[in-house]
Amino acid sequence: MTELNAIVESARAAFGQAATPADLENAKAQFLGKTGRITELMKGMAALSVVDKKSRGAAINLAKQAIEAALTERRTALAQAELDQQLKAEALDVTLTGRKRGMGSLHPVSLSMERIEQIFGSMGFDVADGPEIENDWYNFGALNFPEDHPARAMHDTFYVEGGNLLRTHTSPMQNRYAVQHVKKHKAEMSTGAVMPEIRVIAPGRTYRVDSDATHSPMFHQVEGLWIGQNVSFKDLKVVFTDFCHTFFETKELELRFRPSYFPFTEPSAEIDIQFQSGPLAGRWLEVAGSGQVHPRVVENFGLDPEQYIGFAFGMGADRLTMLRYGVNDLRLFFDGDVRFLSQFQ
Ligand code: 2NM
Repeated sequence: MTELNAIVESARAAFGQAATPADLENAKAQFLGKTGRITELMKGMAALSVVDKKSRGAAINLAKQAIEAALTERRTALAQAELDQQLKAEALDVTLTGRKRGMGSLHPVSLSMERIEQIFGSMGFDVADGPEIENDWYNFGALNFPEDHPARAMHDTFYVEGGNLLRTHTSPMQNRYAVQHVKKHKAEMSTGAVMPEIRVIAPGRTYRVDSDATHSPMFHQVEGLWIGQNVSFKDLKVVFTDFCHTFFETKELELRFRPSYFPFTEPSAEIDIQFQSGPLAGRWLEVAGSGQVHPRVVENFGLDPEQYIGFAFGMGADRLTMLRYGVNDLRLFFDGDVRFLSQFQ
């Protein structure tokens, strides 16, 4: 092998060993650079005769061209390898199924509230919504909770600035609604007309200082109110029985009205239900408080209690939801665990 062939071969070997474009440029410098092997050979021609220069120059040129060809070939190969590597790294499997974004669903308690609104709506009840921060008059005073009366201790109240409080029940909304209703019909009533009946439910968030497996400091209530000239306890029984049958989707359900006490009603009753079949069958379950609205509360609506009478009730929407779906721990409703919440769509 001639000296030139040997140089070309060693260039091919060096280029072949270059693993990156930078390695390759370094290897190129060893042969074609300023102090590279080929360059040195060309410098060495200075001492040759004209004839020798011609043949030697042609031979060196051939070697140089062979090295340049090898370089170009290796450059192309490295670029292709780099591209292949990149394509492999960024490969997309277009046959993979897409990542779905969950649609979300209503909270079980919201589903109950909507259901309750729908059922009472079908019985002619309006739905009233209002402030969760109340003052003492609306939350207690107007509802016949006397100052310093032990009845106030029935509710452990969260107080906020300015003597206001977080409503302990939605009854203040019943009062607000009734007062508005009376104002609206004041003129016609002064000419002797009978006021259209008040029929309203107040669903919403309520707050008490209480927290365990069956009590949450924030809970949901739905209160109902029906006031007219001849609205009796019998109507309460009919309305509430009908409601329970529809809400729980069964008529195999007994109701029991058990004497109780509330400041805003007289007489008052707890409402218990008992399923005749199903997993909860045979046990009396307390679902609501109720009663004939106290004359002083009717008076605070702006009505004459001698002329207008009616009933009210209040129930825990969280508890009703637990009974309906068979949930045994109230805290599940407030943990925000999607595995639990997604079961109620
Ligand atoms: C209950 C139990 C009994 C009630 C009373 C009123 C109003 F506005 F007439 F005063 N609203 N809701 C009431 C009556 C609430 O909850 C256990």
